[in-house]
Amino acid sequence: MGAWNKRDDMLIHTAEPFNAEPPPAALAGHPITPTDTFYSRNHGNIPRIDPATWRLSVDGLVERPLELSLADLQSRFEHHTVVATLVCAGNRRGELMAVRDIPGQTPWRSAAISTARWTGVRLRDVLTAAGLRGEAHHIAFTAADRATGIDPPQTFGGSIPADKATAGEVLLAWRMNDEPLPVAHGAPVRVVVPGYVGARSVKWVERITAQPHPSSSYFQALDYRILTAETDPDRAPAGSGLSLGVAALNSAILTPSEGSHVLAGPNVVTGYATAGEHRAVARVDVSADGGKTWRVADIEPSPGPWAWALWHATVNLPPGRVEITARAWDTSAATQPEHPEPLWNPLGYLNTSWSNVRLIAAL
Ligand SMILES: Nc1nc2c(c(=O)[nH]1)N[C@H]1C(S)=C(S)[C@@H](COP(=O)(O)O)O[C@H]1N2
Ligand SMILES: [Mo]
Repeated sequence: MGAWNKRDDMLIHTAEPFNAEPPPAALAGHPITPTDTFYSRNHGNIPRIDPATWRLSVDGLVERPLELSLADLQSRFEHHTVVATLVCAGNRRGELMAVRDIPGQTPWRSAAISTARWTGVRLRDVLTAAGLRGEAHHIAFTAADRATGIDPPQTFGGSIPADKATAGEVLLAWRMNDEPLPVAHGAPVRVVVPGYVGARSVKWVERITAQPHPSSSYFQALDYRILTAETDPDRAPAGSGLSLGVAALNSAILTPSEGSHVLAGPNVVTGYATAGEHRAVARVDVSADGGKTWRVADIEPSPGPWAWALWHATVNLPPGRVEITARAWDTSAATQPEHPEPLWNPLGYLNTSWSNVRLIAAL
């Protein structure tokens, strides 16, 4: 068992703050990711919070501001479980960094994504108890951890539109995969925003504020934004570029692993695919000839409407060096772009280009 109860073969990008992803093959075959395999993404050191003294304030544009203990949250509201995939907006950034360097950012491979069963209460029920006012268009979250990489350091935070916050799938969760939520994943309570980029699923949440505007947190106003390729992120004013919310259509190959030696002939390729909110993965194609010809993959039954789709396909590999490629389509018939080059952006978000894995196939 490695740091923070993760498996020993995690790729640890940084130990402090702890940023780690599993080998892609470890995600394969598990519609629900085992907790020791679930990626971990942190902007600051992981705080240890005493659940007995933890309080959640609900304030801003509400009729009745609340201050809730964990026992209040657990006793006053109905419990719900949602299977949801979390994906970091920086998933697959490494391929963008190969196009052009992105200094100071984590070079995530394709496994900054995982799926868990989250149990807690609906954010909607808590907001209803507080009496959300009509002018509250955004719900902001403030966390306990201090992000160290920014000047001046500040606590992690972010917001989601009120419409999303009051949709039933958004949870304040204290259990993950039917066990107590681990410290590294936000104990005692985290927000889970299914269908949005991972950054909005705020861990160690302490404050929920109803407000007219999106959060002014660094992580909403300056980070997690797609800037134009020409923008200098150190000089961009707050609010520049496109704010990230809904997660993207994406897919990646999980097995065979990059660089592995396989036998020529029929080989099973597996992977995951995700679609944006209100869309589903409709088809996944796999190619063994650089995209000249494709085979349609079998999409496995999804563990829930907010979860990824795992898929597999059998492709015939010629002997020698081969590259296998995957791309997904969604229910609006949109598909992934071929190359990462035109997607490059200064903070390195949403690389949704075709997934490629290089293999050596022996006779
Ligand atoms: N308080 C807090 N919440 C946070 C973060 C953080 O650094 N601090 N990281 C966010 C990001 S960028 C992602 S992708 C997810 C990762 O969740 P995980 O570490 O449970 O996998 O948590 C989000 N919530
Ligand atoms: Mo993230």
